Amino acid sequence: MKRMLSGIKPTGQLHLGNYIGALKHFVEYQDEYEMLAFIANLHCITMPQDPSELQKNLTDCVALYLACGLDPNKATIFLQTDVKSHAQLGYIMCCHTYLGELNRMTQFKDKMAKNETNLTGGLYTYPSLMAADILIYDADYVPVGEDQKQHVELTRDLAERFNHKYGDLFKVPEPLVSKVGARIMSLSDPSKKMSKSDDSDKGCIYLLDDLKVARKKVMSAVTDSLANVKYDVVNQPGISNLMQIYSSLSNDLPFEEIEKEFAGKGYGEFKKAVADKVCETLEIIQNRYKEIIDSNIIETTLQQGAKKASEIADKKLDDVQKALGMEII
Ligand code: ATP
Ligand code: LTN
Repeated sequence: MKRMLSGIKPTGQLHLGNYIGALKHFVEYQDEYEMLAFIANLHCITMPQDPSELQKNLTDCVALYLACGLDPNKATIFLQTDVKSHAQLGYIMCCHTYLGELNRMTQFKDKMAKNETNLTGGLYTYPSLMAADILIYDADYVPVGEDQKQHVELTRDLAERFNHKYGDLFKVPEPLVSKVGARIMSLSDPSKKMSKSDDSDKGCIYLLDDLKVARKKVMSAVTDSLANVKYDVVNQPGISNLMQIYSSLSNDLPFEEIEKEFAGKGYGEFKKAVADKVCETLEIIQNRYKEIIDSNIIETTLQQGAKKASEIADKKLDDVQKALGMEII
């Protein structure tokens, strides 16, 4: 069985972009692949976090993994910090990543361009740790949204570099970026990615948003004056974004079908249909979330996950250290 791995940072509440771009695929793939899904709680501290908020977000994030349909009997679900070898291999990766490579990473460059102050070494070397997360499990595939593709490509380069220098150590992983929904845009500004760190809440639908609030966000989504439901990212980015959401939540209904369904109908009617789909999805997730959050399933899931993941990761770290001559044997 091929192995798949991915993670999400528990920075703030998970949103519809995380669900459509990543989480939904983890669930779809768990039957076909050996799925490892973790919470990237090392990556999340690359930006300042409030400790009590972070702690709540961690629990919510695991609960949402489960509420979205990840099954702990099929997938290995764990916290990054529960598998200590991630950080250690991360350091080894860091020592093999060139400054030029880190300088080219758009996520870091974007933050630099915004003149954000107090950016840290952790943020800069984030991609090296991400490479370790992936390579330590010999993952075949990494399902991610568009914004993470570049990091997986760097991971491939690092795997090849190690294999070339130290012998066949790592599997070279492939990013899996879905055709539809890999970059859901903000509802209030369709030129920006829907993001947890969005300045305004209006553009981002959180998975735990009150259904009325979520509906309102869809109904107030920025569109255009062309009055035509058509997939045209350049001229109709807002409508195209809503079409992506509608398609992803309707078993990847093709855009042509959506265009036909809403031909001659107003944006109000289309937005209502999108809002219905979003609320339907959120309601199922939220009902499951309520059952999970008060049970002990989170604790048992994480214990079981950490044990299984550590067995694979610790062995790999040992192999790597031996290959690099770092151990006395
Ligand atoms: P932040 O705002 O802190 O950067 P984020 O909302 O981008 O966070 P991440 O934890 O960085 O969330 O991403 C988790 C997964 O969700 C990644 O695979 C990422 O590519 C995907 N993802 C994030 N935002 C979107 C989006 N708007 N559309 C599609 N996929 C997304
Ligand atoms: N950088 C990713 C989170 C992440 C990840 C990973 C994703 C950390 N390590 C390994 C896939 C594989 C993000 O979503 N921002």
